[in-house]
Amino acid sequence: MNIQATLLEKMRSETLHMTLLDPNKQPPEMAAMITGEACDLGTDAIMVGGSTGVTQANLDATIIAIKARVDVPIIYFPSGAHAISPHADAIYFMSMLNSRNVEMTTRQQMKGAPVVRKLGIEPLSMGYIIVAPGMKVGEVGQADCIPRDRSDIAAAYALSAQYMGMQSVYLEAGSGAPQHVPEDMIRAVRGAIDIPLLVGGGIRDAESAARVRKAGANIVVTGTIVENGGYRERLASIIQAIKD
Ligand code: 1GP
Repeated sequence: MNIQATLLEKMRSETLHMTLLDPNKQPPEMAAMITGEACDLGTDAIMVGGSTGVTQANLDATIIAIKARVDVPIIYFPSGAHAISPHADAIYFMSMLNSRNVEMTTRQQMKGAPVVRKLGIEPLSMGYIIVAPGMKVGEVGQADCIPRDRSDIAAAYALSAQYMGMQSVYLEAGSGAPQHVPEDMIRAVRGAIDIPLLVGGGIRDAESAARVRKAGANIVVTGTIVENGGYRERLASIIQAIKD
């Protein structure tokens, strides 16, 4: 399966929803159950990753369990080259553009590239941009988080990603952020680039999902909401808001 082509084709007619699961936060069987439910509700792909605590063992076990349960693409969302799973359908091959640390912009990528080639995983290149408050990923990634009122900086980073040949841009407020990326910023970035735009962090209800979609996200990512029980209705309403 060519994941990039599949996603692009789908994005021509609709906004996509991706469910992010952290392999360090639940046992593999639970991950499989959650993703199964998410797929029944219409999520388009599963992203697997986390800022801390991802090991080769929990990553492999989680992806294998999910794969046995769902048919949608499973995309690894890495925090570094220390763990890369041969079981993933694709990997977001990303650079945290506003990190102060070269490990996050290019060095982990240098370490990971030969492994990705050897394993034959499809790389989906992405410019990863951390917006305030940035939460854990902003801290671990040593990001100069984009101030929430500086849409111009976000748009300039996004355009630089496009000019560097990247296939997508991810505007990230950080997992568990009290507020999602501001709509003005999403709009500014959408207007600045032609490549797909992912938006995530702090999207917990249908209203937020609808706002993010309307502002111009091509892919809306949610993670935290499936980490607690009783998420079914909420996830259903979020996906519905994205697909309506
Ligand atoms: C993290 O943006 C995602 O990369 C998900 O954020 O956990 O807040 O949904 P949440």
